[in-house]
Amino acid sequence: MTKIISDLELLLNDQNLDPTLKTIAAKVQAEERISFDEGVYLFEHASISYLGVLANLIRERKHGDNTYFNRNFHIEPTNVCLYTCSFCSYSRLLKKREEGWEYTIEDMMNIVRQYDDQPVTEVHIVGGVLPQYDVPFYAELFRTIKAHRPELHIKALTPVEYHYIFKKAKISYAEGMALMKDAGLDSMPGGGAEIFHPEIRDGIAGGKCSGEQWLEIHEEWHKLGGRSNATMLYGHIEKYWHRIHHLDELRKLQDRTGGFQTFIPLKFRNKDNAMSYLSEVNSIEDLKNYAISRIYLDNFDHIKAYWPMIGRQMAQLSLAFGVDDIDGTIDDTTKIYSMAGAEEQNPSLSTYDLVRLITQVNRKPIERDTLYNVLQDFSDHIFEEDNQFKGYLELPVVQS
Ligand code: V47
Ligand code: SF4
Repeated sequence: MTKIISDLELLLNDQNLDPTLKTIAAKVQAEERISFDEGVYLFEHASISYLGVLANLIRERKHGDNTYFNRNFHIEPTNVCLYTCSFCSYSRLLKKREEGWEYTIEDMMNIVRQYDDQPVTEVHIVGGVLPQYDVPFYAELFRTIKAHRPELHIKALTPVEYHYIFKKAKISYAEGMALMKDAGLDSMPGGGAEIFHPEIRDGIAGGKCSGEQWLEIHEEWHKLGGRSNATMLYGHIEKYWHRIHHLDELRKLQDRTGGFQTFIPLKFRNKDNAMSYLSEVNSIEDLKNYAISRIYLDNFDHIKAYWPMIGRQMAQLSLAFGVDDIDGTIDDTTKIYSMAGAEEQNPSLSTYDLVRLITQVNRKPIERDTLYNVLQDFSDHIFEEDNQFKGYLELPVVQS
């Protein structure tokens, strides 16, 4: 901690530092909020080292070295989708539907049952949008999962699905979210946010819920006492100010409800989608984006790096740029990113791998549940060379 404060003091005393960057550093030191224009300025003018100092200071103020992960698995009901988001490697499948999968409730329960003897705490359910997946279907799915394993946290669906199924059922967002809660929904993941501004959203994700509708559905969920996450798909055709507009909309909603838990920047990957002609942004840009998100979203507790998307080493680096959470063990149950060219083609990390990833960069591995209750502090566990935990035997390791 002492070192970080002195790094900040070095910045503040630097005679050559751009005056606007000095003002922003002073605001961060005083725990004041930065403005929209200052956010854009950071993207345009701040160096990676400057951003690292500020973002890490905030991260350590909030969490010290704690780095959170959970044990989860994914279910993707279908990889066919009637929308045609141009960044998505799923949407192209509608024309050759038979090549994809469309799970029934029983298919999905078979996946749930595979984890019966595993210490997972969360199932993350999200996939494409198709007419057979409607309000009665999802309500029955949630009820069936809860009847089978009541303590398993259901983090499911995004405003993209909710907007579609509630419209089809002719019910309001408030009514729909209350129905989902009643059926067993525990929290909402952050997907479907992309870039809120219509100038970009209409071009890459036309037809599905608007940015305003995405925010409205989260707001209704928060009003019911629910918690949720938020994402941003960056590094394609958007400008820096579109990213800040996106963060600003989230910050405003969070001021009203306090219902968001974590923000997850998602780097656009360009394999096998209608935007494959675009290059992907480089790793420096990724780190800057994490850091600026950490600085701008002063009312969000957590910033998450989604390791299957950026790879394990970048996830480790991100922990020095504002990130305090690296998602979960996941297994290899999610395909949306590997299909889009993500670093991890079969993403799967055992608990041991995750803990080691975090300790290798001198952070403290903390297993959390979905709502960030601390389940276990792994920092005192010592490893032997043969990749086994030493000093604790009772907790099973989720194997890949
Ligand atoms: O909304 C789709 C993104 C999202 C691509 O809440 C792509 O804990 C990059 O939201 N390149 C869904 N991204 C996943 C998601 C998520 C992931 C992990 C954790 C949580 C959480 C939420 O995936 C979509 C879209 O923005 N996506 N295609 C692509 N080519
Ligand atoms: Fe469908 Fe979601 Fe892919 Fe868009 S991003 S095509 S809504 S699965």
